Parts: sequence; C-alpha cells; structure tokens
Amino acid sequence: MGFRRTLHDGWSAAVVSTPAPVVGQRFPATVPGCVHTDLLAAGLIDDPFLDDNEARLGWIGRADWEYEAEFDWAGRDERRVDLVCDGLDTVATVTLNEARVGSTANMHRGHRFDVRSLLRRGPNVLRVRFASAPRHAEAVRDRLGDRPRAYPDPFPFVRKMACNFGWDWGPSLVTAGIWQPIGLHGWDVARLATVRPLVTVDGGAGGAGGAGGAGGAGRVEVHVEIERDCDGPLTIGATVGGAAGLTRLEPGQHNAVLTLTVDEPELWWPHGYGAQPLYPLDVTLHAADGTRLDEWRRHLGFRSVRLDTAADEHGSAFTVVVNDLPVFVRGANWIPDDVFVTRIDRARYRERLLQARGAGIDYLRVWGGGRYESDDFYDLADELGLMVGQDFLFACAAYPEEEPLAGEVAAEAAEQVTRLAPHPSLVMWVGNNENIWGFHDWDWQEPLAGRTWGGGYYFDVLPDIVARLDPTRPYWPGNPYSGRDGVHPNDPAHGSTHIWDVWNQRDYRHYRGYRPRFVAEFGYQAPPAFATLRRAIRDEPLAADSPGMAHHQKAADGAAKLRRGLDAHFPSPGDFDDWHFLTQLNQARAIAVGIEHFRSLRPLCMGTVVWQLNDCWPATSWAAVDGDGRRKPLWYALRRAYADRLLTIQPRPPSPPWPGDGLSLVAVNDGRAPWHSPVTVTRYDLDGRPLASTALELRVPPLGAVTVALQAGPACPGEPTRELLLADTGGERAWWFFAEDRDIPYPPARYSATVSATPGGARVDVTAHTLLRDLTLFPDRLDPGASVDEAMVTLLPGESTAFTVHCGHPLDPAALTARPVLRCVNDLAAPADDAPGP
Ligand code: BMA
Repeated sequence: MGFRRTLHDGWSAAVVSTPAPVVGQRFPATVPGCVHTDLLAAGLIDDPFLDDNEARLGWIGRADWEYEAEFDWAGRDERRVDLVCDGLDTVATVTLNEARVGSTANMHRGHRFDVRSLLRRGPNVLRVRFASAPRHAEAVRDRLGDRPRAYPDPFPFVRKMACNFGWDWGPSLVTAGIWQPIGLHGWDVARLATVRPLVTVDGGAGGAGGAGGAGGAGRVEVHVEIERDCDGPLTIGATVGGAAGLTRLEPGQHNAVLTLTVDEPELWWPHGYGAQPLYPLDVTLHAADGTRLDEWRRHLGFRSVRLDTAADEHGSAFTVVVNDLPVFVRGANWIPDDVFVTRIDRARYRERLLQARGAGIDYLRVWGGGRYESDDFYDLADELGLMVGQDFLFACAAYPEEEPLAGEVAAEAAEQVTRLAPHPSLVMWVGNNENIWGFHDWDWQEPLAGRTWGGGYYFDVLPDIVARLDPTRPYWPGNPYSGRDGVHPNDPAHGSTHIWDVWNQRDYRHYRGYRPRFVAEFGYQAPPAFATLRRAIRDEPLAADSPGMAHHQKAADGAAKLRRGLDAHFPSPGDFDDWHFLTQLNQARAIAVGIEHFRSLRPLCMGTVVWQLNDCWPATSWAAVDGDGRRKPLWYALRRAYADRLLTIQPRPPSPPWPGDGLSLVAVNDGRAPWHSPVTVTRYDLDGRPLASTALELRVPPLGAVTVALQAGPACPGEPTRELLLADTGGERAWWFFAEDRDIPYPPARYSATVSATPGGARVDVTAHTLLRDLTLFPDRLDPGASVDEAMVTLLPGESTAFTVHCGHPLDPAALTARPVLRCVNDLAAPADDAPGP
C-alpha cells in the first residue's frame, strides 16, 4: 500500500539574509516548529514573551531563513514518491539535492510535489528557504495598491495568520518555519486525494421532544477524489455505522460518490443537550487485482444544523438550530492559544477546551485573524460537544481580490472546507471578521478608490465554495453582518452583531440598552492572574502603568479604558493589589451584566459569544483564561452566567417599551426539563437585616424564560446605598445592589476562616460575620501552581462558603486567609497591612 515516512529529524536552520544578529550560526531546528522557538531553544534570543523582549526581535520576521535536513534514501519500487508538506509558513522555496521542487506562499494550505526523479540513493539534502513574509507582503502591496486596515503591518497581502503581525492582544512576532508535518509518500497506481463526507439526517431529528435520542436516517455522502499514476479500473469501499458501500471507477475516472444510510443513528448534540456519539468512517481504495492502494479514516457525527434568519417583527433572527432544536449559543471567541502555534499540543488543546466547557460554553468561534483550527482542536470539540463557528481567515482589513491572492484564497478555502467536513462540531462557516462593517463604517471607501476590498470573497467566492463542497453547513458572509442589503451590517436587530462601544466608550451598564439577535463579539479587559504577571514581567515595583505592564497591554488606550471602567463603579484602588483585584472583578461583572441581559431576552436574542476565551501570550486582554492557562475571575462569572438555569434581576419592567422603571426577576432555563421552584425575594440592609420579602413560584418551561415584575415592597429601597436585594431559590441566587460600590458604605469585612489540608491541597471555610461582597481567593499569589474552584461569592452575615484549593503542597494558612490572597470588595478602604480578622 505504498509508504509514508515523516521527515522530522535532523533539521537545522540558519539566517540567509544580512544584516542579522545570528549570521553564520546554524542551529538545530524542530519540525514541525518555527524559527522563534528554535532560536529560543538554541539560546540565541531571549524569551519573546518576557518583559519587552519582543521589541528587540522584530528583525526575525524581516530576515530570510533556511531550513535544512539530510536523510537517507535506500530506493523504493513505488512509481510515485511525493514530498508532502502539510503546511509551510509561508513564503517558501523547496529544493531537494539542489534541484528546485517548488515555491509556496500560503500558510493555510498543504502542498505536494512529485520528487521521485530527484531522490538519490544514499544521503539526500532537503532545504526549505523562507523569504521574509512582511517583505513579501510589502511587495504585493506595492504592486496591488495599499488597502485600509486596523493595524499598520501588511497582513492582508499574504496568506498568513494575521495576528502574527501583532494585534490588540498579541505581540508582533512574525514566524517562519515548517509548521505542519512534512514527509514522503510513496504510492502506485492511485491514491485517495480527498475524501469529503457530507452528513445529513432525514426526519426525526430530535427537536424539542427528541431529547438526545436517535434520528430518522443518517445519510453520509462520501465524495472521493482520486489521483492516478496510471489508468485502470479501481474500487472504492466505505463503511460507517454498519452501512457499507462499494463503487467501481472506470479508467480515466477521478471522482466518485458513495451514499451510505445508517438507520436511526444516535444523534450528536452540543453538551448539555445530549450525547456526542461518533462513528468511524473508513474508506479504502483497491486496484482491479484487489491490492489495497490507500485507506482513510475519520470520525463523524450525525446531526443536522441550520441557521434560522427569518424576518420577524423585531428584525431578523440569527438562531442556530441543531437537530431541529433552536439553541441559545453560549459562546466564546477563540484565538490561537500561542503566538507560536506549533507549541500547542493535543493536551493543551484539551485543557483549554475543557476550560471552555467547564465555564458552560457550548460554542467557540474560531476568529478570522488566526488559523483554520487543527484536527486536534476539532476532534476534541467533537468529543466534548462544543459547537464551532469557523471564520475564513480575513480580519479587520480590506483584502485584495487580485492574483496572487485570489487563487490562493480559493485553493485554501476548498482545502479547509474539505478537511473539516467530517466534524459534527463545525456548525457554521463565516466569511470574515469585521470587514463588511469596516467597508461600511470605517472610512475605507475613499482610500480604496474603487480597489477591491474582499467583498467578492465574502459574497461570491466563499459561499460558492461552501455550497459546492459542503452544502450541509450554513455560511454567513461576516461577523458582524445583518444579512440584508440596505440594513447596516452591524444592526443589532438583524443577524450577528459586535458590541464594542462598551469597553471603548461606554460603561457596561450600556449593554442593557441593546436588544440584539446574536452577539458574536463583546468583551471587557482585565490583567492576567498575578502569577502570570510575575512570571512574564519583572517590573519593580509592578504597577498598573509600569513599563512591562504597558508593553503587555496592546489595546488602544487600554490602561485608560480600564481606569474609566473602574472609576464608574469603585473607589480609587489604594495599591496595585487593589487595582488588580478590581480590574479583574470589573471585567467579570461587565460580562455578567451583558450575558444576563442578553439571555434574559431569549428568544429575541439567541446567542452571546464573549470576546475572548483565551490568550496567545501573557497579557492584559479580554480573555477569561490568561496566557499561562490560569482562569481569571471572568471564567467563574461565565460559569454562573452560562449555567442552564439562570436567575437574574434586571432593571426594567417585564415587558417593553424599554427602558422603563422597575425591576424584574428573570429566570432563564436552557435545560430540557421544566424548572419549577419557589423563589424568595428579600431586601436587606447592609447589616443583613431583612426589610421586605415576597415569595413567588417560578414555572419556567424547558428552553425558555419567564419574567416577573418585582413588587414595590422588596423592589423599592428606602436608602439605595444601604440596601440590597436577593432572589433565592435555595439553589440559584441573584443579587441586586441599588447603588455602585463606590457609593455603598460597606461594613469593614469580618469573617472567620479555617484551613484544612486535603489530599489535593486545602479547603478554606469562611463564615461571614458581616456582609461580604465578591469574596475571592487568589492562591496563585502563594504558589503559581495553585488554583481554586470558586470566586466572587457574596455572603450575608452568618452565611458560610468553602473554597477548594488545588495545590501540590501545603500553603501557609495565615496567608491563605488574608489580603491580598483572600479578598472582598468591603476591604478596599483598608490599609494593605491591616488584614481583616474575625
Ligand atoms: C474585535 C475582534 C478583534 C479584536 C477585538 C478587540 O475587533 O474581532 O479583532 O481583537 O475586537 O478589540
């Protein structure tokens, strides 16, 4: 059946342009890998993630590099031997034994070259020379004419991960290297060039009644494309879920479609709605004499998916419908998890995707300035029941539609749509990030002066490719996009919306002014965990505006926006520890306000995709999980706000017109069982004395929400700054404070705390003697390896909570129960050395 041999060993690299600091130094290279990580491993550069080292490493991206490996070749009988490069980053020329094999200029494609005639018995020398991607892009720009974009570097002029050039959360570290597997593939007669299974489910797909059950008939159309080395009849076989098919290809025929039907397959569901059964699909290719020539296996899942964009009295919907069930998307945006993507192994993907699922997230949008995510990412998303929306790779810029880019875009899109076709997790393709909006609103049209901007990709080329190669999945031209000619692309009443005036200009309470159909991006910044800051930044003292902090904050006016956000809610932070706690808390509160409001609008709004789940280096950013993988308080807030059962108090009457006076209690049920529960709504003073109370009965249907007006008694405070409201079912709680923290005279925090050792670390039991707002434990301040299971717990006097700390070894109990490790909003005014005691 031919052979496959990886060529991952024995590589070295060297700079081949001058001037460069490492001229003349050849160093070992990791394949797959990239030049930055190779230089780092060789001790030739400082870690680009630390302090402001990035600032001195720009030369790497502007240099040309050569990778070289020698390998032995003993000769083989196969008539074809191909050099298969799954991904070269980016502007590459490949030579074998000094003969030119080919050139490439697209990181997002694989390339295959017939090298049979170039191979020699004995030692062979393979070289890949990478020309500087920025210099290449500048040359294309000069030829095609400049285009407007959100960042100065020329990323739209080369098919390479855009954020590699720097973004408002990431450094500019322009990589080069063999970033995907490379090897030899020997074959005879024919091989499976592409296999593209298209899965549909006919009838009985589930819907509201079909909880997690079986479908009607699962249909798998297996589209196979063959590359031949000689003519002759072939047979293709395919099996899945007990169904089998066989087809014969006549001489000269290169394509075949096999249709397999699986009766009543177990349906694949997003987690929370049902199971994630996966079925292996095996495809084989045989010669006429029965010799097995090639084989292919992937796992697929049976589910249907569509996008409901019907017009209605509010505008037009944007609802993801899985197995005929409209689902409220509880999402987060995903960026490359490391600037150096070849460092992200399957274990790291698993950890990050488990963190997403652990926060109640059921949808990840793979953002268009990164990459088409890896097989590992999609395999894990399939397994874990995460839906994925994959952007085509265009972000925040006008993109030329001329050659050499147009052909690359079409080839890349076809390859990626084919590669990702088996994955049930992939529920939609999206044309780009913010480019339709940009064209419409960001003063692009005058500088463009009629030049192409990418519209042809988003409205013609890409939808045609998806319709031709994968009609089972919806395609949406962009995020944001209204879906209607003549309607503003970011109109919240239509399609997908990005909400960025909050964060950039307005306070987060402003989220409540929106009635969006689907929020594909909204976000709020905070610094990473303290241990992450300490690892990456050696400023002494560390301060909100110290040089390293400023270097790891890439957003326009980021520090000032953080400050503005704090000033609206909190008293001035007394020290760095206060600042760190409050900015993290403010991020968590902001996003919770947004999600609770948007979920309370169900079914008008059917999705929220928070910007952003993860980071690509240690930085202050919108992420919930920081660059070292530590969860920020936002992660815990997401887990609460994305729970199946959400109880929330909203400052509005139960029905429009909004805004209006009054408070409402909204109970949102994203579970598939009804939620019936008594709930008590009580107004307290700051000493925890109940002032007024009502008892209600909640009856929330599955996948629905109910809104109840709160009666004047509990809802109307006598002294807004000294009173609060709690709605409590005994399981779910919703708090409402009638004033901002800076105006609330919280009692000085008093509590008792005990620490007991557990096999995994420690348990910290806290009993409140006063009201404690947003009690949070930061064990990473004592040990970078320590983590905790809960955060931001608000307690009335007399109530208790327990934190479970995971840590390899014992932590100092006194430090674990005092500022700055154990904190709450009440202790802000306290001087740093005055730890609260019982
Ligand atoms: C949107 C995103 C990203 C950006 C984020 C924060 O524009 O699509 O490009 O990083 O907002 O500004």
